[in-house]
Amino acid sequence: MRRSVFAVAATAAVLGLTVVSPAQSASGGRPTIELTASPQPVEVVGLPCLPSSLTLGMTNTGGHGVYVDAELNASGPVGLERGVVSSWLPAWDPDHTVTARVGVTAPRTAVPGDYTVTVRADRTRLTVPVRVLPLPGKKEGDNLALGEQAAASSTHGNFRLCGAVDGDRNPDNWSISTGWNDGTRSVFPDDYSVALGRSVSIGRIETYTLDSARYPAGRFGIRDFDVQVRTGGAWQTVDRVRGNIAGKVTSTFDPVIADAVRVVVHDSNDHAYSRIMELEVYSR
Ligand SMILES: [Ca+2]
Repeated sequence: MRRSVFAVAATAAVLGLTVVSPAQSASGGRPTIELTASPQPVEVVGLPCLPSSLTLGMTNTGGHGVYVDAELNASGPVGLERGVVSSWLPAWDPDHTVTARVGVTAPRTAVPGDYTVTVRADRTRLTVPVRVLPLPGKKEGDNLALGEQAAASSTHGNFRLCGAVDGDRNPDNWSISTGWNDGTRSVFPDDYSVALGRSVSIGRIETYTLDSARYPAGRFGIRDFDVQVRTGGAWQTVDRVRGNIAGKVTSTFDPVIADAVRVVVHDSNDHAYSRIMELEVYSR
């Protein structure tokens, strides 16, 4: 039974169609809501700062405008950034789809497997398959900070806290917020840290600040900063960087056992914001 729902939803996604409940066709003159979701399945990894997402589409195919509360529920260990997506849907002609992005997460302890998110709006229902993938192994040579829990002194409203541990260090993506930007303009210091989830040997930290053709590091990157590791509950500075104008700064040091890494920014080249594209941590 569940499999058939998956199959219908997956087929609809491929065809770009919508899944409409049978009850809706009997709704008479009431506004008709169609729901879509992509991707299908939603794939998610059980790391705290590597969120996945689904994009929910809501279309009013009826003749009257309607205010819709789409309720979302997840099965098993799957978590949702929000449980309701609300929108006014005018009776556009031709039909127009309103979309909303909803973050999907899973805890580190989640059992890999297939789960679902169900969406209900008015009398329309949609079942979205979610696949929880196994945790990455993080072997020797892997980035130990990838997807781990970030924290910051502040985060600008247009950016995401997890942006600097999301595995994307392409500065061309800065405008879609795959980086961390602090929220206190012209006030320093700012700091950004990553808890690694366990104690590990660390010998190299790579700090990528904003550095693109449009936003060169010499004008927009972080300039003066300390790179720190947490050992035995205390922060220890392993590198002091001053006057930086490069997009990537590699800090190497005698390996230490630590459970977190932090960058404390004392100034940036525009003296306004601290910007980190990606913070990567390696055993050596
Ligand atoms: Ca990033």
